[in-house]
Amino acid sequence: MKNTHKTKEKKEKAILVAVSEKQVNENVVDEHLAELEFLAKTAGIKTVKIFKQKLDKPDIRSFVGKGKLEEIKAFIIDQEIKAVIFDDDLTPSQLRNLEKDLKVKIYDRSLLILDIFLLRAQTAQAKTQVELARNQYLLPRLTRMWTHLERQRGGTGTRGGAGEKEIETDKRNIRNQISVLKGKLEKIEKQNEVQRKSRGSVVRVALVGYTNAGKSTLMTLLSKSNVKAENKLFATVDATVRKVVFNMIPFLLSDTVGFIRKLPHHLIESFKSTLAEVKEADVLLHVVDVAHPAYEDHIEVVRETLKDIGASEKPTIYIF
Ligand SMILES: Nc1nc2c(ncn2[C@@H]2O[C@H](COP(=O)(O)OP(=O)(O)O)[C@@H](O)[C@H]2O)c(=O)[nH]1
Ligand SMILES: [Mg+2]
Repeated sequence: MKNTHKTKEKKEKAILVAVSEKQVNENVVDEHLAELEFLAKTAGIKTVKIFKQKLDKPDIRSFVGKGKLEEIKAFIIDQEIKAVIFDDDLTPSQLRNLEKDLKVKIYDRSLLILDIFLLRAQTAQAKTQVELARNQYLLPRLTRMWTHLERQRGGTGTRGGAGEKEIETDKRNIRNQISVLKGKLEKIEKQNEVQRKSRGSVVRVALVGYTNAGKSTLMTLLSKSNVKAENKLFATVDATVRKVVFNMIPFLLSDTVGFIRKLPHHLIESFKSTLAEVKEADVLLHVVDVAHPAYEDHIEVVRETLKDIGASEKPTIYIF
């Protein structure tokens, strides 16, 4: 099958799977799944069914229990499903087992978010950051099927499953790429640092918030320039800085990537330099979409992520 052009009507059909503890409220489970479905949609994937299971903790071998796995398998075969998306992160061995059992592409939440970032990244810096995070994610998870799928995706040949030797070669290649990407990022970061220093003593304000909260819309309004705002998760992955004069007071305003619950650790790590705009700001504007049923959770996620990047002590104005 040749699939060089990703057309809109050829959306990949997928099912979503969530496992939760018995005491977790059903509304919360559904809200998390709605977000996962939105993420999938943003990645160009169509959700056709959702499987939920209550477990004290996820199955060590296959995340869901044996019975549920059979149910999922039957549905995949019947409906020609191409991918299964799990709302949590899978261990490398769960991922391997699920690939073996279900024989379709397995996504966990991190991989889905990484794929979206990959689609969205515009600048060399963001592209390098996402590639780095993605390689770090892939390294411990390379399997025969994975390398095979990745090759198909990259369009560099479609031979049968890769052997152990090839997996070793792939691992070596990924390690090399990781160090090359790290070097590249360091260089970009040095240039950006010079740029940031040259801005002198102007007050710096940074927009922060959950993804899709309205940050870019506010940026456009305040700076009277056009910053891409979309009803999509992670429409903005790069950082934008604009000079704004408000009531005769000039300041620099920056808009950057939004946060989401369970943002992959590698991604936060590699986006630290993009998030430097937030870290070095004098004031934060925390934008909250109060029309969202889970806005209180969203505030908490943003606060936690700010703490993670060392920016939680800044004067913050909440904008509802
Ligand atoms: N109803 C309403 N929609 C808004 C408002 N602000 C932004 N939006 C919409 O919400 C979506 C996400 O906005 P965006 O600025 O891209 O969010 P960001 O991800 O935080 O940058 C877009 O479709 C906007 O048009 C608002 O105040 N009211
Ligand atoms: Mg935005």
